[in-house]
Amino acid sequence: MSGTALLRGVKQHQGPLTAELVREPGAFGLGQVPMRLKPDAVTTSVCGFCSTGCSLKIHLRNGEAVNLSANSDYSVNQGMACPKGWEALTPLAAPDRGTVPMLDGKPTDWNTAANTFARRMKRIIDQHGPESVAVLSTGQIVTEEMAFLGAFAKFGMDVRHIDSNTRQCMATAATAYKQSFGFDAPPYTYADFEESDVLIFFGSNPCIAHPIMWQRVLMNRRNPKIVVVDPRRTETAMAATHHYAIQPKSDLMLLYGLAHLLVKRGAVDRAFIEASTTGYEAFARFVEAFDPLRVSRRTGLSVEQLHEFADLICGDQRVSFWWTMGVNQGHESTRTAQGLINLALMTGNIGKPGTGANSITGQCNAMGSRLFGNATSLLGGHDANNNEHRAKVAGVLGIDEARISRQPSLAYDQIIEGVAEGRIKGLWVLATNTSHSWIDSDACNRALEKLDFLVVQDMYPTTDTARRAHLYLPAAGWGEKDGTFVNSERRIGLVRKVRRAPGQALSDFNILRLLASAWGVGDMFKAWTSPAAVFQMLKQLSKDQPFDISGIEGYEDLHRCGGIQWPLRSGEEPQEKSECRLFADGKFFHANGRAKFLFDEPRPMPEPPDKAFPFILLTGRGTSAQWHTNTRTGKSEVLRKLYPQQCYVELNPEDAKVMGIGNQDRVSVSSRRARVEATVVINACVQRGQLFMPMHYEEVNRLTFAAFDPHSRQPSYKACAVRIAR
Ligand SMILES: Nc1nc2c(c(=O)[nH]1)N[C@H]1C(S)=C(S)[C@@H](COP(=O)(O)OP(=O)(O)OC[C@H]3O[C@@H](n4cnc5c(=O)[nH]c(N)nc54)[C@H](O)[C@@H]3O)O[C@H]1N2
Ligand SMILES: Nc1nc2c(c(=O)[nH]1)N[C@H]1C(S)=C(S)[C@@H](COP(=O)(O)OP(=O)(O)OC[C@H]3O[C@@H](n4cnc5c(=O)[nH]c(N)nc54)[C@H](O)[C@@H]3O)O[C@H]1N2
Ligand code: SF4
Ligand SMILES: [Mo]
Repeated sequence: MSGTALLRGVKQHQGPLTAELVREPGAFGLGQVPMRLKPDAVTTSVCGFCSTGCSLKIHLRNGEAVNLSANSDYSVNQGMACPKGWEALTPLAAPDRGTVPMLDGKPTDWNTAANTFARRMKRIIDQHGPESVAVLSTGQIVTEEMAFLGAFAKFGMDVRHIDSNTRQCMATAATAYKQSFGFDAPPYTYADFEESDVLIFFGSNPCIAHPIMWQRVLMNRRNPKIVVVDPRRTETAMAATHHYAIQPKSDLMLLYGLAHLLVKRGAVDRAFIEASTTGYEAFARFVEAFDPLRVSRRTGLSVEQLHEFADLICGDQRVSFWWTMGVNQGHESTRTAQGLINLALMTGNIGKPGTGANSITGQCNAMGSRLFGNATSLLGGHDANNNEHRAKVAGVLGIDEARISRQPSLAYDQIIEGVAEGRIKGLWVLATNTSHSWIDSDACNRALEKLDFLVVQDMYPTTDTARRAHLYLPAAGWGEKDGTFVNSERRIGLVRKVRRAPGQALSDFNILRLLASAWGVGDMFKAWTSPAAVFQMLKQLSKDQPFDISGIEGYEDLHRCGGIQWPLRSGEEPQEKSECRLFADGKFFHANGRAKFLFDEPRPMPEPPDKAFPFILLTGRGTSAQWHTNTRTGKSEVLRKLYPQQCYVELNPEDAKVMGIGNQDRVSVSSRRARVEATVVINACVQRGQLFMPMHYEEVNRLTFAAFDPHSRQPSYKACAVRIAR
């Protein structure tokens, strides 16, 4: 499969050169840019695909973006961008962009659309109560829109259940941090990639999924050891110094086995444990049972490999632990993430350069949705059952506190279950493609068919989910609106409107204004006039929270400083290109200031392979040119050349030989849920008895088995039982 495909420097311009553009005054003719910029024709904006948060220079003519290049003056990407970033403008001009609202498949006007939305959703709520309507949102819109959506849905519409695709992605990391540290707080800064002596990646393939973070790893001058724990020999595993090809979903066992060896060797930081943690003694007793022989049997690693791995963590060097979806998407994922956190805590590898228990996020604004989605927590990481928090949120928003329900929202899987059982009759899906990306998608789509009213708000009416909608609302995309994203290292970056949305498409922000007015709660949101105005509210909501950003004046600061990491408290000076790491003082966010060791007995895989379905199906990202359900990346001719157009399945050469399957053969892959067709790619990077299929093809989730972590309710996308046949 394609490698990192990294490009540095300035792309060949198809449009006029920047120098010509700079002479053109009044380039910001859109009148929407919320701050005064120099009257030249280049602006910057943070990329709208992955959570790395690269800055792109946008080249404008008459106020419209004509081209872009990677920003060399931004700490995150330092002049680099991956293929998706370079092609970020292309999907905006796709011929299938939504240009008008559609009601039952026919074009309509915005007035009718907004009134229909209000009338039909209200009718459902009147007849069946506030629990009969739900919202599925996203980690891919600007924070200001997320906050607006969460506030309008819960306080304006009185909807009880709102969740987002962040559940598919970051729920585990968020839950693990909250339980261990007392707040959902990834501690690192990207400089840690460069300052680490040993980088350990669990279930993470940054060469494909975070190519520019990987470039930061390559900039490490300390001759680091790079360890990859992944059942597959991925692009990242090939580039690493050590690859441990464990059996799928045996990570928790491995992590306890490593802790066992560290305890045995006395390779623990006693002073740190005593000053900054609780629960260590119980944990040390618990891991006594995870001796190398037992761990070797479950993980498939040899006892020698286990000792070698433990050696890498011991000693004075700086060790950093990184994880992504190979950990977050599992049936015991929260405890697995905490297994990594425990290793960092017991060795004192936290709060110092080149260390940390570091969850790498996925979507451009997953971090924003974790803080401001108004889903799992009350707007701004607050607690709906804490009276002080309720009063604060009500005060900042100027709403009646009684509007804040104390009832926790259902999680994504429970919402789909509610739809399947007919309890939820109205669903509003915004900037996510549920029909393709949800686990066991055939069952999900059967459920969606039962809805009385499905509203889909997306850039394209052609997505798998939008095609099922009763009401489709055409949304502006990245590049067509202003606001902020929060990247993986907690850096708040600015996103700019550099293109006009096509036809009558509106920004999610303006759609929300319309809908609020049609609902009759326009007054409640009269202060929500622009993303910049909302940013001021977000600052107030953040005050005295761990992510306090009240020291940021406004968008101007974000522009000038090259993004700003949280926290930046009132009175603190924002600094250009600064880097900030949490927990340098050994103080965590629990009331006693300590981090917790948390652990549980490992459990078997929910759907293990058997005689009828002898293979384990792994899923994940295929190439750096494909983004999720491919609604955006599929629109670029350049990107389309970088990946196979048809669904494919990777198969080990030995298995292929035994089964008489040849490279490029068409095969069927079946699970207990469905049977799909795919092209075989014979590849020794997958182990015997395992298959890999990239999630970008809609076939893949028809196969997956709906199992969830009990703490985070994140789906276990990466392990189900299948068979393959010619
Ligand atoms: N090009 C591209 N980049 C992306 C995205 C995209 O769609 N395309 N999506 C973005 C998003 S939202 C996310 S969340 C990230 C995801 O980024 P990653 O998590 O890095 O990507 P994945 O390929 O989903 O999963 C990583 C690895 O987990 C491994 N794995 C599977 N099961 C196990 C297991 O039991 N244990 C271990 N240790 N490993 C396992 C898989 O083999 C895979 O190589 O990428 C982001 N970046
Ligand atoms: N089998 C398997 N399944 C997986 C995964 C896996 O590893 N394996 N990974 C999971 C993960 S980590 C994730 S994050 C999910 C991602 O799953 P999805 O969120 O469903 O994937 P996307 O294709 O990113 O969908 C985003 C949608 O929003 C639209 N959109 C983009 N920008 C805007 C905007 O500004 N406004 C509006 N209104 N719409 C917009 C796009 O056109 C697209 O339809 O998939 C999950 N599914
Ligand atoms: S690495 Fe992520 S943020 Fe950077 S250009 Fe690529 S998709 Fe955009
Ligand atoms: Mo994700």
